[in-house]
Amino acid sequence: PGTTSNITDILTGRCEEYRKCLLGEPCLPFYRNVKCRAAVESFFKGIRNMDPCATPDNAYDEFLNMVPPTTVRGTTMFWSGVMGNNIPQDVAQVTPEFSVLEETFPGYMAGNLSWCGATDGDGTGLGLNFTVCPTWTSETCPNNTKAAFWARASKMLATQAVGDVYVVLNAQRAGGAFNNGSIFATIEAPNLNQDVVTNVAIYLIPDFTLPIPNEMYRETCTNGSVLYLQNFLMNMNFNVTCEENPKEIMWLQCARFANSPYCGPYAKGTPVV
Ligand code: AVW
Repeated sequence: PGTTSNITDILTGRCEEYRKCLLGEPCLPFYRNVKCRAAVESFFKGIRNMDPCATPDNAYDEFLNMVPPTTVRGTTMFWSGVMGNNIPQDVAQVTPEFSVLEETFPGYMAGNLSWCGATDGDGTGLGLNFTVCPTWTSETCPNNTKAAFWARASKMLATQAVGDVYVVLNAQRAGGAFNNGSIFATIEAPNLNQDVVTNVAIYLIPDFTLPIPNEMYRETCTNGSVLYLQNFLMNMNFNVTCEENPKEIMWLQCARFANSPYCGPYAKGTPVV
């Protein structure tokens, strides 16, 4: 995939927007003092002149400590397997009850950008590749520059979450709604704090991007990988709830895909009036 050639300007601009509280997100006094030039410099510091597939886990730590992801108690929302149409992000943006990583300071800065380190120099002298970045795969490029960023930011998001938390999962994800290799499974769920997280609410949503709802692979709250996840979380001593087709998310899905069989008066679970 191509890279974001003007990434330095974009990061700087977004940093200024966030720190000046122009975005309608919860805005901490702490953020006001962020020095955006220094923050952007630290963003690149750990990845310049680095192999884009051998990024150290801690490459972004200095940056993430300058602009840590923070969420209001009881609002942290994780998601997994539902990236195609931005539904959790869009719901969270108009619903103060939910906050996703993309709304936090580091998530907002890096959202929808593409970047990577380069060892061979591409003429810019910046130690970054401004042409093309290797695609993440567990075999060929496990410690991808970009994946390392989202992994570390996700870990910090989970670690600081307090009160009720939420996770949006795709009931029709191939291989199961709860994917063992996902960031949610490997990084976020294991880093939730039993002492301060009061409930994990699983929101299981249908995949509206499928041409025909594929009921054959549709998981429910009582079977498959979702049941496994509930047991996994309960064994970690969390309170867990699970809801299929939750109205908190479905309203936006149905607004976007109005003709879906999951929407309208005859949809399953909706009373016919
Ligand atoms: P996935 P995961 N912007 O659908 O549980 C761009 O299996 O693995 O879900 N790419 C991103 C972003 C982002 N904001 N976030 C993650 N990615 C990458 C962060 C990442 O490499 C949120 F808090 C991931 O493997 C969610 O709770 C892939 O996109 C959780 O992590 C999505 O795979 C979603 O990661």
